Amino acid sequence: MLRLFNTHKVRKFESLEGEWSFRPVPDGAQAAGVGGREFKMPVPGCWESHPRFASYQGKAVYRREVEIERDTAVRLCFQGVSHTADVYFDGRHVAHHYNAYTPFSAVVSGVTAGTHELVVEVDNGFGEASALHVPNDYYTYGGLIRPVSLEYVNELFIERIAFTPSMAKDGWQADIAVYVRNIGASAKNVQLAGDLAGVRFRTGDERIEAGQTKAVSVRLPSVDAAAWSPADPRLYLLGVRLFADGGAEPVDDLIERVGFRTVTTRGGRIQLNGEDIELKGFNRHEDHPLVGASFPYQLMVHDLELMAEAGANAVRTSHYPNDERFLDLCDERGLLVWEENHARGLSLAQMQNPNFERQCEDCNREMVESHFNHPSIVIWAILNECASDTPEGRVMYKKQLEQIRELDGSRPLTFASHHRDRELCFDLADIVSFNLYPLWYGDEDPGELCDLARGWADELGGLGKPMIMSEFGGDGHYGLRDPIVRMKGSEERHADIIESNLDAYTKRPFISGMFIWQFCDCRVSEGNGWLLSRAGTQNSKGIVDRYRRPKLAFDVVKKHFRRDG
Ligand code: ADA
Repeated sequence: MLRLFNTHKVRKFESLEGEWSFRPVPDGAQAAGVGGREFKMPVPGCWESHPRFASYQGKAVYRREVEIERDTAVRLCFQGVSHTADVYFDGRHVAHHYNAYTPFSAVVSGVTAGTHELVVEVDNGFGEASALHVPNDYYTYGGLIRPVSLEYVNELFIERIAFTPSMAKDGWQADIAVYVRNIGASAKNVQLAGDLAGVRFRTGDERIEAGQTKAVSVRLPSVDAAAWSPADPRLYLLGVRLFADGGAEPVDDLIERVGFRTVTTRGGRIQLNGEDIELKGFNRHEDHPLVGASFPYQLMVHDLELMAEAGANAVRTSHYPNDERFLDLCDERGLLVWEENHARGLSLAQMQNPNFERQCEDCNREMVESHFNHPSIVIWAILNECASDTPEGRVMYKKQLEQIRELDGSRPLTFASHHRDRELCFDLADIVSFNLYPLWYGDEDPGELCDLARGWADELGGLGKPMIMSEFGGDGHYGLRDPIVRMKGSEERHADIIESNLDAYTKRPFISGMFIWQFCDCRVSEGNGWLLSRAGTQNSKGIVDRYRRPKLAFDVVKKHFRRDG
């Protein structure tokens, strides 16, 4: 399943889900022409799900044949390849992409009807070339971890749509930008026809030069639509058809699903549709012992049901953009999403990797452009716990926040900081967010620490801005019970830590959000250093374990999150 709704009625497309051939490429061997045994590997999937490759790290080649029905151009769409992909169509290199968690596509023109070969070289190794995927407190799985699809496109096609709602006097206003691409050899005149919530619209001729992608803008000043909100997550289909040179039949189409809502920050609070909201939820890694980072729809639903049972109204996609089907589900269920780019705990030296800025810039652009239309996303964030306490780091934070603001001015921005009174970037964000671990990494009182944090924010550029406790928690090893001593690491101590933190934060009116670290335990990289020698090679701060069995802390969360209904 590619999405939770149909994205085309005109454009033909198919999922390339299924068994692909798979060949690991041992170190030193060249991918092309390497011999050795071939395996079958499910796509989407992580190769770690295959018993032979449970801890394989390095390069591998995926291959399959595709049947093309007619002479056409094709667009190959990859929702996520972990972490570096080189794509070959009939032996021709058509795409290179870095980052497991953002989508990319490749257009191949002049494809003839018949059988063709699709090869993807994948690498999940660490090294200088990879600035964001580094040994870390989560696992970089390998493979085609998210859906792959093939689309038949004409010389002219719709690349994407960006929908921005705003409140008008008599209803909603919709600003729609339709990005039309011309891969042909000559300029063309195009027209668009669309519908949204019962409003039909048409555009006059727009000229698209050969090789150009152009945004065609449409404003609908008054749309009679119900607002999207957690209580009533109303969604509408936005369908756009593309016509070329006045032709009567559409040459392409794209259907998006949107919601009408606004997000603002005023008076130290966050507002949805003008009303103050409080985010209560979890940090969640896409991680499961059986599927790694490659979630089937059913397991996404299972996680969302558990979060709803706990009373959460929000989720933070720590620490990378999530699978689009998960976001579709959040849209449908009214779960508020903090989505962030991919970077966790990078030091200044790591941020100075020559690839860092470009890889972040790509990730930011791909995240915002591909997830722009999800009403559930209410916050964009960058660079979790990186070097925002240094002047050099500040320059990079500023640049990235400006980049995102330029791409989307409609959502507030933040970053999660653990730098306390040394933070240098609060003035750059719309919301100040703290990762603090009272009672776990230190023995401070959560309430007192949180009051101190508000003071640091106020002094360091965050005065008047909403504040979120973006991470707090402690280890709780599933099944490790200790009702008398309640030693660190036991489920009882874990529950106590969560209790004290939630008790402190839910009582403080200046807090606009709290995200427990974390929803589920997750696998981490193996390696040297305290962080990477975590017991069981996992981060055990989940409220449920890796198999989603609730720990004692689950009921504590439920009590606090469900208190006000
Ligand atoms: C950090 C970090 C998380 C996780 C957590 C922990 O704040 O953002 O990814 O590593 O600490 O468990 O210590």
